[in-house]
Amino acid sequence: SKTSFPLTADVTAAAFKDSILKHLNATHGTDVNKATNRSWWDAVSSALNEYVYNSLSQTQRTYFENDTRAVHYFSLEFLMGRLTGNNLHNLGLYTVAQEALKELDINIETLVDEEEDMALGNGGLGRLAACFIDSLATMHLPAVGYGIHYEHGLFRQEFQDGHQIERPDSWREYGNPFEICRPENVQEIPVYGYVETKFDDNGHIAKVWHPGRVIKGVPWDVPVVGYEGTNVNILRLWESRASDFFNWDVFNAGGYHDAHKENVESETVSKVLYPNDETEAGKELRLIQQYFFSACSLKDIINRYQRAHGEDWSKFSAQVAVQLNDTHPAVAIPELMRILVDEFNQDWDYAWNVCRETFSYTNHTLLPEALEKWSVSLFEKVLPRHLEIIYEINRRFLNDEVEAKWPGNDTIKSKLSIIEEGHERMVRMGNLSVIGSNKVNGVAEVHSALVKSDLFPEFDALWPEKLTNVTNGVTPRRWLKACNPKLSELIDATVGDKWPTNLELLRDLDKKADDAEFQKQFMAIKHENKVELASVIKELTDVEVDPSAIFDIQIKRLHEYKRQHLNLLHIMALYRRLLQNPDYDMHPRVFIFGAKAAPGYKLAKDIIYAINKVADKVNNDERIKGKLKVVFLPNYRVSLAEKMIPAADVSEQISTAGKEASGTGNMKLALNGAITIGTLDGANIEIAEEVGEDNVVIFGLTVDEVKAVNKAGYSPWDYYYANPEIKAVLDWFETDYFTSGKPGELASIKHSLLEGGDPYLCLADFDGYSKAHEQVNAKYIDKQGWAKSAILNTAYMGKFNSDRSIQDYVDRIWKLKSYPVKVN
Ligand code: DL6
Repeated sequence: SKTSFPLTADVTAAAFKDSILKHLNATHGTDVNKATNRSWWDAVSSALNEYVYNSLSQTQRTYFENDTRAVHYFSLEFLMGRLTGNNLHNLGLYTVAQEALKELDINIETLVDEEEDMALGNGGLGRLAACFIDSLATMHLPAVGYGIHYEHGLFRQEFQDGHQIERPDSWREYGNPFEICRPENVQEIPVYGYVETKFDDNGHIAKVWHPGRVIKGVPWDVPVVGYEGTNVNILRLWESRASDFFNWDVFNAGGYHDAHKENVESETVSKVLYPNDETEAGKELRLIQQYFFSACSLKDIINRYQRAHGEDWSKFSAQVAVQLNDTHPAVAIPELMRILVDEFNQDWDYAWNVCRETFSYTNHTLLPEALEKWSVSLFEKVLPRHLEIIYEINRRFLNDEVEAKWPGNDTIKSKLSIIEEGHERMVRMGNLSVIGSNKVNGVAEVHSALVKSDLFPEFDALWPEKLTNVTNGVTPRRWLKACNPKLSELIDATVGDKWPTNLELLRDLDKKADDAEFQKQFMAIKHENKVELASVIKELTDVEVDPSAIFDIQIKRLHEYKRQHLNLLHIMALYRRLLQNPDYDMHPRVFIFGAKAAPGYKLAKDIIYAINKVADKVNNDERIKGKLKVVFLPNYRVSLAEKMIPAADVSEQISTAGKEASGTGNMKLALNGAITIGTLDGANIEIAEEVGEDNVVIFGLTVDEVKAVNKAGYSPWDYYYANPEIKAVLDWFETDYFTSGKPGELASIKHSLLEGGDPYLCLADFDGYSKAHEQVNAKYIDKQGWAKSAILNTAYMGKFNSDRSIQDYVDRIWKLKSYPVKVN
C-alpha cells in the first residue's frame, strides 16, 4: 500500500496510523477510548498536514529564491467544499489513510463526512475559482488566491412542507484544521471620511484622505495542495476585525457605546456571504466587503514586492498579475492608483500604465441585472478618494482615447463612460474593469463572442486585442479521481494512471467504446454508483428509487434562465401521459434535482416548492407503476454533488441560448459518463463539438433564433393555445391537484409563463425539449448504443480540464513560468 508519488512513496499504512495516534494525543489532547469521530478527523487532518506544511514551506522558499512572477486571483468567492479527501488524494495518501483507519476500525468515508463543506461561494463562479487554484498548484505555478474569510458561508437549505428554509451555515464553529492564522500579515483598511486638498512646497496639489474608520484585516491561509503534493500554494482569506488603535481613541473619549457599535460594524464585514449568485442590490456592506478584501490583498502583495524591490515600481507589473474574478474586486483598480499616486508619489501616467499592465478581468455573465453598478453617492460616502480617482481615470479616458477614435461622438462617450448619467448617477464596474485591464475574457467561445458583439462592442473596436476567450474547465482530481473511485480504477487499468494531470489521455478509451466487455464494466460501475446514490436519496428524502431507472439530474442554482421549470413542465407532461395511458412507452425515469434559490428570489422559491409538490404526488401515485419518480435533494453543495455526479445517466443543461455563460456542471457530468440533454448555450456547444453529435442530445432555439424571436415579439399565448399538452399542464398549476385543498398555490409559475411573458422562452422550447427526451429514452433502450455514448463522453472531455484553462490564461494573459519544487 505504498503510494506512487515521490514525496509520499515511503509512507506505509502503519506509519500513518502511528502519526494519527500521535496527533490524537499530542495535538488534540484525547485518546482512543474517548475519541469521537470529530477527534479522529482532527487527528487524521493533523497527520496529513505534516506533509502539507512541509511542501508549503518548500514551495514558498522556491518562489522566493527565484523571485517569481505570480498571479493573484482576486475572488469574492471560493467554493472549496471539503478538503480532507481532496488533500489525501492529491498527496497520494488516500489508500494509505484508508488502511490505517481500517486497522483502527474506522471507515474513512464516515470520517470524511464529518467535515463541513467550506461553502464560501454561491455556485459556478466560486467553484471555478476553487478548481483554478487546484490547477495552479498542480501545474507548479506561483499563485495566491485572495478572498474573504466569511464566518458564515452559503446558507444551509432545509425543506418544510416543500418550501425552502434558509439556516445559517457555520462551517468553522469548532475550528477548521485546514487554515492557519497569520497575525504577522495583518492589514489596516480605512473607509469613509473625507478628502482634503493640500499644496506641497512646490505648489503641487496633494490629496489627503482622512478616513472615518479603520478595519483590521486578519489573514487566514488555506494550503492548496497540488496533485502529487510537491507544490502547495495558498488561498489567503481576510477576516475583518475592529481596529484596536482606532477604537481605543473613541473608547477613551468616553464613547464606550460608540466604540462597541464600531467594533460590531467592523466585524460584520466578513460575517456572511451574500447569497445571490447573479444579482446584487446596491448594499453598502457589499461594497465594503469588495473594498476590504481588495485593499488587504493589494497591501499584502505590495509588502511582498517591496521586500525584494523596495520602491522601484518599474518591475511591479512584471512581477505581479492580478486576475479580477468578475467585477466584484474592480475597486482594486482605483485602489492601486491611490497607493501609487497618493502614498508613493508616482506620476499619474506612470501609475496608470502599471495598473493596466497588472490587472485582467474575467466576465462571467451577460445578464443585465448582474452587471454591477454602485450609486455615486454611496461610493462617495464609503470611498471618497476612490471616487475622485475614478472621475480622473474617466476624464482622461474619454478626452484622450475615446475622443481620438470617435471625435465629437457624445453617444459613444456616454456609453463608454464609467459614470452612468441619469436620475441617480452610477459607477459602472464593468466599464471600469475593461478600461483598467490589459485583457478581458469570457468563459466559453459563444459567451466571449457575445461579450464582444453585444456587451462591449465599442471597447472591442477601440482595443481589438483586449477581449479574448478562455473556456472554463474543472479539476479532474476532485471531479473524477476522488468522487468516482471505481471508474477511476477502471480508467487506470485501461489507459494508465497519468490522466489526472493529462486528461487528453482519456481519449484512448475510445478504442474500447465498442468492446462489449468494457461496456459491461463501465455500465456496472455506473449502476453501483446509482445504488449508492439511491441510498443517499432514501436517507435524505425517504423516497425509494430503482437504480435500474434512468437517473436524470439537474444540479445548479435555481434561476429562471436555467429553466428548472421547463424540466418540471416536461415531468408533468410525462405524468399526464402516463395517467392517460398506463402503457405509455418509457423506460422508468428518476428526475433528480439539487438547487438553492436566493432567499429573496420569490419565483425561484416557488419553483422549488412546485417541484417538491409534484414529486410528492407522482412518487405516491400507484397508477403509474413506479415509472416516474421525482426527488429534490435538500442542501445541494459540493460534497453532495460529489455523490450525485458519478451516478448520473442524463445531464440536464437546458438554459435559454445566450444566457448561461459557460456552465461547469455540464463538464463534470459528461466527464463521469452522463449524456447531455442541452441547448446550444455556453460550453454545451464545445462539449457537443468534442464528444460528437451522436453522443449528446441537442434541442431548442439557438442564440440567433432567440434574438429573432424576441425581436419579432414573442407571445407565449400562441404556444398555450396551439399545444393542448402545454395548456393542460399550465392549467394544472391553478388546480389543487398537487396541493390538496389549496388551489392556486402553484399559480405563480403559470403566470410568469403567460402574463409574465415567459422571458426565458420555456414554451417556445417545450416541444423540442419533449422530443429530445423521447430521443434520450430511445437511446437508453439500446443498451450498447448508450454504453458507447457514455464511454465516449468520458473519453472526449479532455479539453475541459481546468489545467487547460489555466494554460490558456498563462499563454494569453498571465505569462507565468512554472517552478516545480525539487523533491530530494
Ligand atoms: O464562469 C463560471 C460560471 C459559469 O460557468 C456560469 O455559466 C455563470 O453563470 C457563472 N456566473 C456567475 C455570475 N456571477 N457573477 N457575476 O456565477 O460563472
